[in-house]
Amino acid sequence: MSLQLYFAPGACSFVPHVLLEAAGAAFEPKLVKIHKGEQYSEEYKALNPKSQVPVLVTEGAVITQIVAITTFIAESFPAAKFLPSDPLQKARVLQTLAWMNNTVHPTFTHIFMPQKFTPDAAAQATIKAHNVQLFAEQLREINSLVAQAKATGGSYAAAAYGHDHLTALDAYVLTFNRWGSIAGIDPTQFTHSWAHIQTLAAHPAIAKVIERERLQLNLMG
Ligand SMILES: N[C@@H](CCC(=O)N[C@@H](CS)C(=O)NCC(=O)O)C(=O)O
Repeated sequence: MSLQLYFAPGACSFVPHVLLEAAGAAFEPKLVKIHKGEQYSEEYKALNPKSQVPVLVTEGAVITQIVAITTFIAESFPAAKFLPSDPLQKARVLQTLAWMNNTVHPTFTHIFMPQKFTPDAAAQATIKAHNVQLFAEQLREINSLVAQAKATGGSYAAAAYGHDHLTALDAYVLTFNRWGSIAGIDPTQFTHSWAHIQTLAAHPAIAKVIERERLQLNLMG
């Protein structure tokens, strides 16, 4: 199966990037310099008219959206158990993944790119400050999820739902806390998430992705 992942360092594309590497998939990482606006080039828009990463191309078919991409990876590499087979456990993992993707991520977009929501500079500052508070609350909620997972004796976030395997949730935990540090929210205060992130960063596949993307986990440190 041919696979190409279009990613930007430190962006949400880290999530499928981790799953592909952890599955041992043979894939071609394709760097998109979003800080230079490459996502708005005609060539990239032909691939994804929404001008976003990640994009996964398989055998010429283009897949966008993290929920769809990670489900495709999970089903293409079932031995990795990126999704539970039990229907209720699977629903729980997907419900949290959907929340991370449709709520937590857009909260950060309001902090990082407030200009997307209003051209008014003063309104942008208000939007940003308000969303920093919301994002901190969401990081607290994620910390509770990790605490719940660890309380079961598990090693991964989905252990909270009875599925103790690496999933997209873990890669999002790392990404969101790293983003929090960009927004001035000290990630070390979320002690369960922060300890979990150190363990994740030592996982060989995740370490490889961190190195390829040249990521610093805490930008406040
Ligand atoms: N819901 C989308 C979110 C994708 C997204 O927001 N990607 C960001 C990076 S984290 C992006 O490409 N931003 C470029 C831009 O908005 O110009 C998904 O799940 O793939």
